[in-house]
Amino acid sequence: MKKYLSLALAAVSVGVQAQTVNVICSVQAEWCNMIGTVYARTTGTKINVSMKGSGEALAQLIAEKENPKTDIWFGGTGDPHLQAAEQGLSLEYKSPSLTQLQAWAQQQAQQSGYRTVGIYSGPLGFGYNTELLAKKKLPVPKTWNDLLNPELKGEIQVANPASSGTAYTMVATLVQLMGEDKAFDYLKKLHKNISQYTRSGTGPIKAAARGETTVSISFVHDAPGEKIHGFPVEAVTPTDGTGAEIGSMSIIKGARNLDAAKKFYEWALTPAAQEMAAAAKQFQVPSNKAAKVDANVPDFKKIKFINYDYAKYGASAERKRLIAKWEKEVNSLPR
Ligand code: S7P
Repeated sequence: MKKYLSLALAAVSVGVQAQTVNVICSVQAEWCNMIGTVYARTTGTKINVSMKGSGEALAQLIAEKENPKTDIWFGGTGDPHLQAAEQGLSLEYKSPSLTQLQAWAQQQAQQSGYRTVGIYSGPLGFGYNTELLAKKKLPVPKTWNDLLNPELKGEIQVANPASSGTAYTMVATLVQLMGEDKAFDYLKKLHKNISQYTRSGTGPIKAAARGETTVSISFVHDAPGEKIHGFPVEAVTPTDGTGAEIGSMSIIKGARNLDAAKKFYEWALTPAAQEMAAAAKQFQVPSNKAAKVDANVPDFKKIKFINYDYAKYGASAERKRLIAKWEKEVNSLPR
């Protein structure tokens, strides 16, 4: 009798066995952790979350192409998601919720042949430590040229475009804003003021918040969270124009847990899931039109945006070419 009972129990537990989903999460840790906890508790799914910046996530997906260990890639700048789509790393999937999304999020999906989708957006700008700037009697940088001020020598941090989607967004933005030759002249001059090219795109704003650098080139939605944690940091967008990321999400081709990946994908597009960003002190604009927009989210209407060509600058060949040029012509220069 005992034997049959335990066999029945085993059968039941097999019947209700939790699904597993393996997620690469490219937003900040607080948001990734919240997603992991809430999703597991509300759906009973076992969720393995691995945190990686967008550039690093793309490198991992390329490395595991033949034997993918990831089911879904959540967040990170849109350009590497487009490159993943182009390289056949992500799966075509047309969500029934697409029409609930902002036009820019739907456009990201269309452009990739429905291999990725926009989940948030945010502008590129400058972060600065208010105390350090005041102590050095320096003005708040308002334009790209303001960053060339010789008094900012060794005072600026930005990530390395070879490893960071944020920094690649900066290079692509400058090329579109100034034209390629002028943009590279600018980057060479800026190089003199850079203390460090960090691996990850969020490193520089954290460094500015903690007084390890005076100025950072960062996504401005990453500043309010640092401020809420008590750090003396502010952010501005350049008045001469800037670019924005379309933070994206992609299901991985060959995902071992495809059904679970699709369920997670649908959940991540809901207003409730997207509102979790602000709860985790992350202030990008959510892509679901019905999601509440927190007061800390930068007001897009007040920002001068370039008409960022996501298709062109999201293409692998263009990214490879611009990064190689930056390495050769900029990063190799003495400071
Ligand atoms: O969550 C903050 C954020 O700035 O980080 C994401 C991205 O992983 C940055 O990657 P890189 O390290 O490759 O620059 C952005 O999408 C997001 O807004």
